[in-house]
Amino acid sequence: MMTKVTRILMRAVVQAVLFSIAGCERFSPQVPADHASTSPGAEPKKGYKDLIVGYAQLGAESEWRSANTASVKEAAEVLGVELKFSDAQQKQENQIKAIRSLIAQRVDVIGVAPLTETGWDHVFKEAREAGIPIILVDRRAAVPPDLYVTLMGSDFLEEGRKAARIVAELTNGQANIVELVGTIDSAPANDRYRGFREILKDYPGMKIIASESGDFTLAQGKEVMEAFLKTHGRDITALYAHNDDMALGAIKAIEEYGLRPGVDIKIVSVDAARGAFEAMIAGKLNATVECNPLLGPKFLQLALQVANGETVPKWVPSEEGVFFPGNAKEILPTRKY
Ligand code: GYE
Repeated sequence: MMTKVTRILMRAVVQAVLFSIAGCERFSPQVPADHASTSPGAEPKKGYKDLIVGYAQLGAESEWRSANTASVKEAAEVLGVELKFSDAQQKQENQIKAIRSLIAQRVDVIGVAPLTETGWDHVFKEAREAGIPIILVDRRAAVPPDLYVTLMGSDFLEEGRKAARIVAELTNGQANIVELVGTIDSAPANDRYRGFREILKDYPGMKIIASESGDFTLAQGKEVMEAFLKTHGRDITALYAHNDDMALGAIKAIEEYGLRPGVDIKIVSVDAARGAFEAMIAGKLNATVECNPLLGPKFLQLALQVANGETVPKWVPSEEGVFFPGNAKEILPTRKY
């Protein structure tokens, strides 16, 4: 349970986020949190407290995912939205079941963080037939655009490009790179893979000598890195991990193998979660590309707009940077995930 003080602080944070976002939207400000507004002759508009929202989360595989779940739950609690949350434990069939259950419960809007890109047409059509809008949160799904109202999240392709530019700089364009890929068929894994290779085309001295999925988890990141080291050993000069958790697992594997992570093998990952900052402070990670999981307040704002029949942009991108060890110590206390 949240204490009163935490709730007051959370409300201030959520409202500050909504306020800052409102400035760059093409929409009129949302209905105030506490009451639905009515204008004479118009349909009464819903307020946050009238809203029932489903969130079909894909799992709890990473620090990013935990922060995303917490952000949605906290924003719902602060705004007074009734949230029906489920965790699919990285299994698409569980996520599809959860969406069907939300349709049966006739929620106003369904948020989905799709585990994979493919395999959603059928269940999204069921939602549309029931008149329930789908908001894609975090990951894209390869469905026709009329099957979802909006996608909010990061530009994964650009994240891959940023990571490649940093690896190039760290290695002067000469590297034997191993890559820890995210969940197979997921939008971030597909795009981070492609974006990275786009940049590599300009660097003939940079080679990807091994690339395999670690499913975005620390445990599998470690396991796959152990296998890479067994095959390629000291030939490896750089590691690109599609998320911080896999990089943290790989760091352990590298240390156990007797090499120095961040020194003998340069490491760049994605997310910029707290664990990555700690690794940078310890000199074991060379950079992390930011990917923001704190999507809860914006998701609920969009859900309210959609429930009230307002038009929303088809993509609501996040703004993100890159972090390096140089000032990681000063920045860590300001990080929210
Ligand atoms: O980078 C990773 C998580 O979909 C952007 O999923 C998200 C990714 C994130 O498991 O840590």
